[in-house]
Amino acid sequence: MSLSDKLFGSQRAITILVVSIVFAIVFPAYFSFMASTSDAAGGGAVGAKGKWNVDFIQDNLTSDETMNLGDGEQGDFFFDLDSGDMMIGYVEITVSCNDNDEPGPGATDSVDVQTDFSEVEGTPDDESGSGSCNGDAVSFTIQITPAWDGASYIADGVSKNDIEAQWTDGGNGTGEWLTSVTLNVQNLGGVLNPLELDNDEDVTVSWRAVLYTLEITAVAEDI
Ligand SMILES: [Ca+2]
Ligand SMILES: [Ca+2]
Repeated sequence: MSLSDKLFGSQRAITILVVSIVFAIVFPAYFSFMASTSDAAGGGAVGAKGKWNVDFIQDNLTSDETMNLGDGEQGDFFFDLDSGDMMIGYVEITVSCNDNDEPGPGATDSVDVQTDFSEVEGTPDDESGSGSCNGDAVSFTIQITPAWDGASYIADGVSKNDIEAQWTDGGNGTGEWLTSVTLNVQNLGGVLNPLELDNDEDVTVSWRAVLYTLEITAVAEDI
């Protein structure tokens, strides 16, 4: 018996071999066709217009720092913002101080605040303001995702792609946020309060970055 007779000696062996070769060729082709078809179907569903429930899963990144400043002294307060995989909705900055050693008419300390967002991705417009030291002196809200306020809503007649394109920070807002505060001490020259002549104040800058991820679910239509 020859080698080929040993390998392919019977009709049954040949049949098995042929069937195996056919399956080896046909199955990968079949699965690759199915994979490309389901991709196309998935893409079609994402692009389809419909009714969607749009929710925002939210998180806050907060930080605060307090410095004691003298009259005319400037303090630089930094906030390094890394939002990870989340989008940045907006960033709130609050400068607070409370003149608790010599407040009152003509004697309440105040602050001048100036931001520098040149190290922030997208370089938001800088802000400035002034306020007196009897609580929250100055606050800013810097919008990063346009028009985003975190409220859920129902979208109708739009595609999932449209919604995803609308709610994005565009990669903006990460980086180093700088707020500079200059303290102006006010006192009455020690005439009315000679023992506690005011010459400083504690100034706190608080940061809150409101982050979100988008959650879009199809709304089942009533039949
Ligand atoms: Ca004062
Ligand atoms: Ca003071």
